[in-house]
Amino acid sequence: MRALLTAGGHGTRLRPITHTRNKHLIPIANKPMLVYGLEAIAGTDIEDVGIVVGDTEEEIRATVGDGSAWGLRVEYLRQEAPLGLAHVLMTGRDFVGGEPFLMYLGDNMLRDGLPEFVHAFEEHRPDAQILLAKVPDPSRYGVVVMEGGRVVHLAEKPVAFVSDLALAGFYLFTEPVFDGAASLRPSGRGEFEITEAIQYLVDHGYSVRAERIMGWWKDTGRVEDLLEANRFVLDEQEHDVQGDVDAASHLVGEVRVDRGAVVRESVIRGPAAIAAGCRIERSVIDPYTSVYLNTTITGSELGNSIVMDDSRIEDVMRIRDSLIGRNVHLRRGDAAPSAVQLMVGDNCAITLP
Ligand code: TTP
Repeated sequence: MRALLTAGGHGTRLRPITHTRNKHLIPIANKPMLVYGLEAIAGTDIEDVGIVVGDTEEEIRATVGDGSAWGLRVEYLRQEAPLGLAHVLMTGRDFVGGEPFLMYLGDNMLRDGLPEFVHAFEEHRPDAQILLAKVPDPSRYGVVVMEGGRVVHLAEKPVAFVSDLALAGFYLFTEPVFDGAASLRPSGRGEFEITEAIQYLVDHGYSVRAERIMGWWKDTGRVEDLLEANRFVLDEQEHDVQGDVDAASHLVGEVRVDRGAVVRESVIRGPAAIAAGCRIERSVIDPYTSVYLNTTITGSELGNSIVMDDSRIEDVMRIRDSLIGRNVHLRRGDAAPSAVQLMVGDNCAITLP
């Protein structure tokens, strides 16, 4: 069995970050999001992965390479434009070569259960298998209506309530799904919808099996989802200090300071992660914060935030619930506010206020 892993799309909900970088490379607990997908796939028997990419292909290639770092063989499949998930399917058709395959949305994170999901498919051999999770806000998702354990209807982001069972971004398909995808016209939002390709299977008498997610799953489309995913992964990490921390600093709880990071006269309250090349000086890093490569933070305080690489934060108090891009320079002006919540794209310089 092969896998298709998505890494294209528009990423409109994560602008401005996605103006300059592919969202799948945003670090979650200091590891690019797409790597979680590669690790999950590597945990199954699958060895061949086709990563579906758009015009940010080079960035993805630079991070993933040939996949051998995960014991995988990776090929890159260029999608001509982000025309929807059923179009992603068609892009991967030749790569999967008529065999059953896994489709894995690269912006979804699944804590565990992927090997079991694949095993269940191999045991039952349906024409398709989907993974469902009960959600409080179904209008954000593709949803599935079940009747007596059978999938009967799917709807994409329904305005009126039809079901609270969301379709998570992990699917197992066989050849007929391509007939479904090929039969579609663009939806009202201009995309070839995967829900419609699956509906085709249901309507044409193919077996579509549904499994329920038992553990944690996150679709990381929005900033609050990224911060939640960051919190979730940080919560599982252990205290591990390889970097250079002086005696005037205090590390409390599950803190990771990677080799090559420097901490001076600072307090870091875990769970938090500081990557290589960072310098944290006279600062307070509060829980659920991850600071990615080569970032310097001086005289500042931040919590529940993701800071990306090569940034500089100087004398800014109480940054909370924020996503701060790459190569950002934040510094405090004379009358800075006491607390700020920010979403800052790459390559910005901001003096507050
Ligand atoms: P979505 O999150 O549904 O769409 P998006 O990434 O374009 O983001 P937004 O809605 O904020 O504009 O995409 C789910 C996954 O599929 C994600 O990994 C991106 C990927 N994708 C493609 O590779 N090609 C596509 O044509 C689309 C629509 C998504």
